[in-house]
Amino acid sequence: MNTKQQIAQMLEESGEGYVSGNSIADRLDLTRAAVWKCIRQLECEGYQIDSSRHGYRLGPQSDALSEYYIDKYLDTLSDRITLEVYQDIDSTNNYLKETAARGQHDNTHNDSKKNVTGSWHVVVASAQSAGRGRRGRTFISSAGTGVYMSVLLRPQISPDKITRITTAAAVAACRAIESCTEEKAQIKWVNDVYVRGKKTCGILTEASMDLESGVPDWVVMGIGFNVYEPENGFPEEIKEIAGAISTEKIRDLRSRIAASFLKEFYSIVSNLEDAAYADEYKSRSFLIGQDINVIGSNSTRPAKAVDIDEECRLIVEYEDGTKEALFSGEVSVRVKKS
Ligand code: BT5
Repeated sequence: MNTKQQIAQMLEESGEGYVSGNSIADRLDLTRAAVWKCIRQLECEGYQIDSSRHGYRLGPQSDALSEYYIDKYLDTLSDRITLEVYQDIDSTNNYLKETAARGQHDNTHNDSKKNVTGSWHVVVASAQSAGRGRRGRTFISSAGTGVYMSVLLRPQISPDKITRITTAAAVAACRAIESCTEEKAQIKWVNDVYVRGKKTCGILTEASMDLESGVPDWVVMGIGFNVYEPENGFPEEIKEIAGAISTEKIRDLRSRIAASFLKEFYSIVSNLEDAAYADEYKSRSFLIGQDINVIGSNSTRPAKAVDIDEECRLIVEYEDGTKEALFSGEVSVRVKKS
């Protein structure tokens, strides 16, 4: 643990009480100026620190994304999850894909019959400089306002079941948002979670297949949550579609959402063969009954979203009356002309 983390821990352990600058300096053999510098750095990481003549203490809006907090909120799942937490990274998916490809963390096994064995390796970041969406798109990952994380899985499932990991993550994200805030969360097929009509969360699942066994070598499920709106608002290019989960700062919210998501996701993935969560996925979907466009690589086709089936496929009906079950892909809601 570095000096900054030691100071963070002292503040966390003191609860409502102040810790004097002198006692921090004495305990860690630092100058008062060095203590102050660390306090400033912690503030940049999301710690809200009240300072007075009594010293320093964490304020009610302190919301740092740290291993300490995520671990604390993981409760009993804590021994099953190894965490790496970064303030800044290029992309948690890129990082975890590279480590998976090198064969690291291969104690992570998910057996569909025996449920989950071994531990999960999870990478969490407070900012991403190269956050990725699907098909080469960017996922804007502003510093200090979101949670960006990737989970490494090695499930013994056939390739056609891999989309279950994305749909399971969407359900887990909705449950996490609802258990940590007063908000209602809904799903826009296939990988977006909406709160108050705006996209607050996106999911990108990537896998490497073992062609001999027909099961994936590894799957990396990446999820990004916009917990708060950035201070200067969302950037122009996503202003119309992006939203934040919370309109006010809430103590430890980012770490609580991260932990709650992991607990819900773990519980669904432990039983992935049982697609019971698909009912919940369907009940949370806001597309059914809507006029949509099905976006292909070269064309866009108008249709109606009529249902979501037990595999979380979107059933669409085109204008000529033909129906199709979409496994993956992209749709947009058609805006009605008034
Ligand atoms: C996604 O792609 O929404 C998947 C996003 C996955 C992000 C996580 S964060 C942790 C892990 N590491 C990564 O590098 N990625 C994963 P897609 O459905 O293709 O949507 C991308 C589109 O969403 C963009 O083209 C924008 O229009 C919009 N968008 C970008 N950033 C956004 C944000 N922060 N909030 C809402 N919408 C955003």
